[in-house]
Amino acid sequence: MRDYDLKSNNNLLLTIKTTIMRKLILATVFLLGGFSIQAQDKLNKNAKYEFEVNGNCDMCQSRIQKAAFSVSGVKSATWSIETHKLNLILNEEKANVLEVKKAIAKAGYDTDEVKAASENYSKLPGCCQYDRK
Ligand SMILES: [Cu+2]
Repeated sequence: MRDYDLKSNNNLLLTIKTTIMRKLILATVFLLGGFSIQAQDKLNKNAKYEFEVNGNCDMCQSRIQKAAFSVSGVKSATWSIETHKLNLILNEEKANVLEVKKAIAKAGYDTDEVKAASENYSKLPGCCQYDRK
């Protein structure tokens, strides 16, 4: 009789342990799932980028910056005539940096990642036709 009681007690303990483990695993899965959804939602509204855009003069500067601003979500675009670097502040909820580079390339300017089509490059005035790399 005593032996029987001990056995059923052990079984009960095992059942409780298994139930607790299942609940813990479920809670962990929910928690991890929640975190990953939050991570996806958190896009940077003021993402900063700096990349090279080839060009020559202040006319190039205004074309490059205008092309960058044509993409909605671009908050700031400053191209340096000296360093050929474009500094960008971008709301990544509206656009990504590749879209900006494509818009600049369409205006005739090579970026580090997207190069301008020859027909767009040749549309630039002679003085703005920079040396292509
Ligand atoms: Cu120019």
